[in-house]
Amino acid sequence: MWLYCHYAFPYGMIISVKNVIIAGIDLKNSRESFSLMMEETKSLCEACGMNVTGEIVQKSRSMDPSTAFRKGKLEELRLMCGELGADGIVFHNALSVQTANRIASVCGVEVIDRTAVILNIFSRRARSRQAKLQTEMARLQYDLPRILSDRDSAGHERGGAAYNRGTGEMRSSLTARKYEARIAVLRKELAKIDQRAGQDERRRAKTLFRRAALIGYTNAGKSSLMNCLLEISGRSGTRVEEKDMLFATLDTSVRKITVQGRSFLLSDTVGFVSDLPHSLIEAFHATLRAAAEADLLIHVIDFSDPEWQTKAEITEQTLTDIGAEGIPVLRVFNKCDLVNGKKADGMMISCRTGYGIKELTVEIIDRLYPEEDSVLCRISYDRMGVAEKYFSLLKSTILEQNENGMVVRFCGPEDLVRSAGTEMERTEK
Ligand SMILES: Nc1nc2c(ncn2[C@@H]2O[C@H](COP(=O)(O)OP(=O)(O)OP(=O)(O)O)[C@@H](O)[C@H]2O)c(=O)[nH]1
Ligand SMILES: [Mg+2]
Repeated sequence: MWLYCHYAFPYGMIISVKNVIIAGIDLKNSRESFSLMMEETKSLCEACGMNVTGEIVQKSRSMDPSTAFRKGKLEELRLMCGELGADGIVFHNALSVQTANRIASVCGVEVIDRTAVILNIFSRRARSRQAKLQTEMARLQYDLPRILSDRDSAGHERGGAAYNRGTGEMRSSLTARKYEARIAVLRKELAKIDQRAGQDERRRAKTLFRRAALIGYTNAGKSSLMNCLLEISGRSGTRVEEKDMLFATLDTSVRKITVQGRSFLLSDTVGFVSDLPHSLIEAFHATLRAAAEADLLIHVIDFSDPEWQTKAEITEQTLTDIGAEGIPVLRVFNKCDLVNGKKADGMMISCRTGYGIKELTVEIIDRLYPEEDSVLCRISYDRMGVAEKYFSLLKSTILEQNENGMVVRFCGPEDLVRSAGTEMERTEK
């Protein structure tokens, strides 16, 4: 039976299996990296409260269209379920509902795939109303084709005539309609939240502050870096949650970071994982917009993870899916307190010890506010209110100062320098 059987509105998704075997098909015959990916599937199951009792892998160029595993391996899996007392199988590879049902009927236990596990973690972790609604939407969109395929196969078995519907088919049709209606409601609710966020966004855009977004694989240390930068800014009171668990952050938080008088906006958002379900990316587009609209992406990499390279590639590939391709990326290698002096091609930091954080802030400011142009401005003390924002955006050098005011050279991006020259009194010396 598939998980939607337990589905209860509004977002009560329950996975009823406890002791599971994880199964996977290594399609690329990449033994080492596949075993690390299976390790990740295991962590995802554990994050869902499941107990992983065993693991089984088949190396094959293709998945069997009927039962994913080939005959012999499937029999091995069936025996394993009995021996280990498993009540469920979690497939690393994505399964169609028909395939899952066939495996379930051979092995006599529930069969789910990794996507269902990820969706379940999201529904457990969602805290804000937006994250809850987005998760529910992703879940329904994932389940709907399964219900429809159930209905179609039920209809097919009974000849498919409308007047001759079986109870199974009717139930599936009814559930599908309920799901579709709920998806429509969710879409409207999310659009409203999105509209409100858009207004905040426009307000924020008016401030002229450049925006950076933290991106990276889940558990890489994005929220920890946000907290380090908040501490430097003297704003530790607005810390975000950091935790040693997968998908600790599901909402976007935006904070103003100020380093040596210069400020920018920084957003921390949901982390990535390999094969992030497409329905999740779609449902979370509003949350991920912070990244898509940033001027700079700070890609946080857990350098102590042996698989950091694969995970960094996955993260950078996911940027296309969320519409953030083309935005400059600054790679930051975190947790370097755990790597014994090893170096990589990028900035080395440790949020734990604070190593490299100052250098990183200088680099962020340089990238966000490149010194493309400059202007000299005479500022009288009564105009200091206007000047203040340019002090926090542009590099400034005070050249003269007397009782009437000061002459300052502002240096930075062309548009901001132009705007400073318009709002303040330009001078030639
Ligand atoms: N040793 C060490 N641990 C770190 C460092 N930075 C973060 N951590 C730990 O790594 C874990 C994950 O940190 P988070 O900041 O929550 O990671 P995240 O990228 O925000 O994760 P998600 O929100 O789940 O995507 C926490 O237990 C942190 O304490 C570091 O520099 N060194
Ligand atoms: Mg986080």
